Order: sequence, then structure tokens, then C-alpha cells
Amino acid sequence: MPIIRRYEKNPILTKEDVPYPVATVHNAGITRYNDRYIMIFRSHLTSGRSILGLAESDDGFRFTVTEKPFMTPATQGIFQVYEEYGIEDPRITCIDGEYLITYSAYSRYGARIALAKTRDFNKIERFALITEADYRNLVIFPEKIDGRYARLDRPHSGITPWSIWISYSPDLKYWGGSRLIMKPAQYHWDEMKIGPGAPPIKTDQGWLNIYHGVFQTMAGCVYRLGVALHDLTNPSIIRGVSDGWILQPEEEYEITGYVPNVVFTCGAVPESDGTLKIYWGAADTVMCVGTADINDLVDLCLKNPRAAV
Ligand code: M1P
Repeated sequence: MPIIRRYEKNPILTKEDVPYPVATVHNAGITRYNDRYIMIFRSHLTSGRSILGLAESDDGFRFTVTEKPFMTPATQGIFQVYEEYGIEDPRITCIDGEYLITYSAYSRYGARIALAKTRDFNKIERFALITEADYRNLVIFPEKIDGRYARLDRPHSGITPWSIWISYSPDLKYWGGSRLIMKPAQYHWDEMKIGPGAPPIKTDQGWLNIYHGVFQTMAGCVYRLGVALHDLTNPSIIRGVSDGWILQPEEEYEITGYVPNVVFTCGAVPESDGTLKIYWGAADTVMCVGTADINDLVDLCLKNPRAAV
């Protein structure tokens, strides 16, 4: 039995489900809100630039997209400068009833991460640009740790391989205490680069970090998903990284599309029965979901780990 069981009706969302013109539907953040599932997904426009849409569901499998986009690039102020080329890859974290949405802001100056806040998915406040360029894949932990907010991210500098870092903040705006905590493993399925995927999931054994890892082949990159377990009280300590991937492109809709051979997650929802719904963009073109047992993911990290750095 595969560790992640694909939903038999994948893909769950495509551009045909969107009531305004888009070229793709992928890399969605996901959360629970008022007993419903809210998905904020990325879409390319035919210009090649990206916007964010919103879809809702009662069961986490069948989603309906709202009439209008959820967020489009800012048209004024500092956000306009840095969102000029589009907004991408949203992740959602709920802390004390406030939903924190981090996303990549693209411009001629590179990719930065912006943070927006909402309490109702209607009124949205762009709060701050919380990294300089070039950063991607920023996830915020769903509770303060030792009195501070914590985040994982992936700088994309000239220093390779691109790795996962942790940082802390007293107020979500100013971040520091940064350190590298997890590197790709050489000659491994994730050897080129890694990036945090879903905001960390709390378990009895630690924080589950479902991340993506990239392997470069002669025919292009292959994006797969892996899993690591961080210490609950000090998440800069990694208790284990599963040696093998937990999901790789295998289905037609994962192998072919806008960018072939990509499975890329921005969100997962833990359920009361001990399972986790994991959502992924397939081939940067459509959205998919699968289910895994949280205990199985924890075991993978602890029983057959590879080195974290
Ligand atoms: O095309 C695959 C992915 O490439 C980028 O991810 P990363 O910088 O982590 O390699 C992003 O553009 C992502 O949206 C995309 O799915």
C-alpha cells in the first residue's frame, strides 16, 4: 500500500472549474474555516503571470471556486513594486482565529515572501514583506514556540544546494535567529534543492514537515515530496528525515502539463481519525489530494532516517 493514497477522482480542481480565464490551477494552500475547507490556489494567466483563487468544500474533495479571484497583484504602494510579475504558491496558517497567508511576490527584483492576514477570507490585509529576495517556500508554524512565531523557508541564493532554514519573530514582521537546519542529500532523490511544503503539522512525536525535493535529470527536474520530523519544543532540531520520498509523479496528470514531472505541496489538513489530507499541484497544472496516516509518516522519519545536514 502506498504511503499516500491518491484520491480516485484526482485531479480535484482544473482550469475548467474556474469561472474566469486561467491557464492552470495548482500549488494551493488549504485550511479549515467554519467546518469547511478553504483552498487558495495559484493560477497562471495567459500572460504567464500568476494570481490566487479561492475554492470551498464540505468534504475536502469536491471544491467550488468563487466567481472572482481571491488576490491579484497589488496596484499600489510597496506591494505593487514587488508583486509586479505575479503572486504565487500560497500557504495558510491559522493562529488564534487569524489566517496568515504567505505567498511569493515576484518582480524584476526577484522573489520575496509577503504575508497577508484575514479572519474571514473576505477582508484581506497585506501585512508585510517578510523576506528580501530571493526566497521561496515560506511556512509559518501554527502556534508560537517559546513565545515566538517560527517559520521555515528556502533562500534561493548563489550558495547551493538550496536548503531549509528556520527563523523566529516576536510580531510576524521582524524575523531573526535564522539558521540552516536541513540540506539536500548528495546523490539522493532531493539532491538539487529542497523547500518546505505544507505548514508543519503537530503530532505527539514532533512537527511533521512535508517538503519537496528536486532531482535534476538530463530531461529536466523531477519534483517529489518527502517528510521530516522536527522536535516539538525546539523545531530547529530534526528528529529524523525519511530516506525515501513519500510521493513522486506517476499519474498522467503529474507527468505531463505546464511543467512535467512535478508534485508540489503547499498544504495538508490533519483529520480527527489520525489521517492527513495532503494536497499537491500536479505538473503545475491541476490540483490533487491524497490521504496518509500520520503515524506512518512519523514512523518513516524515525525508523529509516537519512542525515538532515
Ligand atoms: O515548477 C516547479 C516549481 O518550481 C518552483 O519551485 P522551487 O523554487 O521550490 O523549485 C516554483 O515556481 C513552484 O511554484 C513550481 O511548482
